[in-house]
Amino acid sequence: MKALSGVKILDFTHVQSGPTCTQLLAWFGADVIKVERPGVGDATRKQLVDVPGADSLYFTMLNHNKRSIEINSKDETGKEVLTRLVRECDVLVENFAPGALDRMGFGWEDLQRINPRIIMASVKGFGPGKYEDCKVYENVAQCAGGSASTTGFLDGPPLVTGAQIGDSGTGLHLALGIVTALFQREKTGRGQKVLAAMQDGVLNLSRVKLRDQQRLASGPLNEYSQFGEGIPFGEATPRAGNDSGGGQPGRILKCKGWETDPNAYTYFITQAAVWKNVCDVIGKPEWKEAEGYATPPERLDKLNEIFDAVEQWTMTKTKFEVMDICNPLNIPVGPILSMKEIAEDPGLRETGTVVEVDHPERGKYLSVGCPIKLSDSEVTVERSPLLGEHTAEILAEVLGYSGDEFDRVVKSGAVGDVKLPDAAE
Ligand code: CAO
Repeated sequence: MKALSGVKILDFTHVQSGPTCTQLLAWFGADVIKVERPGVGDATRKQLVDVPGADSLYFTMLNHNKRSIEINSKDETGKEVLTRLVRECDVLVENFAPGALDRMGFGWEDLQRINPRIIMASVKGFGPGKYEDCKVYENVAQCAGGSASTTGFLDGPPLVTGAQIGDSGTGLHLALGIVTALFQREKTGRGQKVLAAMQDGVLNLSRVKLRDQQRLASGPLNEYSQFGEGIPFGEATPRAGNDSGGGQPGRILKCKGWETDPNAYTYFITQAAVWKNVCDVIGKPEWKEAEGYATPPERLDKLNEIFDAVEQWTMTKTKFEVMDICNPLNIPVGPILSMKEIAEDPGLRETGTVVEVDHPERGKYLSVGCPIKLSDSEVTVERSPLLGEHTAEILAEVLGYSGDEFDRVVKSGAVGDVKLPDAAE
């Protein structure tokens, strides 16, 4: 018994944003049936290929614990199969370009006619308005959602971040919307539309920057490094380099080995509450009570000098030694971990946050497991399905096709090249 056992998801998603969402639902126990174009499938199966002939990591890492059925949604028999799936499923999740689902004949009105309890959940680039028809990818969303303009250094161009806040971030938002709609349906018996626009998702994650935009009306943002450096503020929230967003001065500083290791760095926060500990650790006990250093406002114009001194100390330690020394003193620090270090971290393997998965085409690979842990709904990460691997099984077991009817659908060509398992033969 898992949290979402019994919930059936018609997974009409592709690329990253939608698949992130349905993968989470699958991990929580939903039966996720991924619909893919016959012979082609999700485009990511063949993108960034590292093992020739095998599904890519792009695909396998976003489609765990799902079943795959091939259906040509533009073919009459394909539409018939899809209609039966809509009747059987609790939720249809999609992230097609705007209008694509309507063109297939499965818009919101059509879906409600087929199954009034169905929840239709969509990722789109933008919400209703002048950009609603645009196709949108990750970096476009990061730019349109306010993240890029507030990321990077003051004297450099806007930057996108490596975290996929537009795609995976919006997938997360959508998953919450779906579970919430399922909860409401328990009381109303009705389905509803759930929309997560990528611009909105990115903006939600950039909320503190809109906070700062409004604070600008009351004067400069004194926790930004540029304030202490005497650089005037413009009209919009500026880029703040590695300053921390919460008002406590913080920087990324070099650690031992930085000359050769691009990730020998630590994040270091000179939190006001532990200022005296910071002074002791870096060998500047005189700063504890000194005029101009003792209180946070006094320190604002000396942050470069202070962080230079902290860095002189961090450069004598590895990033892990910095962590070991500072943690007991409640000084917030964080080693800059490389993906290699994360991949090899035994602690992350133990918690199931990084998992090794076996795949028939590509062998063993690493994936990120479920980042949300439920004590009563354990997650077992299973490999992603091969294209159409479950077509026969879903036709027979979920949709009840059998005998001549089953043969008719299989021979129509609308469900790809079906391999018959014993049960369906
Ligand atoms: N059988 C037959 N046709 C199918 C099909 C199936 N099983 N599955 C999809 N198709 C068709 C669609 O109906 C559509 O046809 P029409 O344009 O004729 O209506 C066509 O495939 C292409 O779909 P698309 O426009 O969604 O795909 P694209 O590659 O052109 O665009 C993307 C990709 C991501 C830009 C677009 O889907 C989009 O903007 N999605 C919403 C925002 C989003 O999720 N962006 C994140 C992408 S990364 O996660």
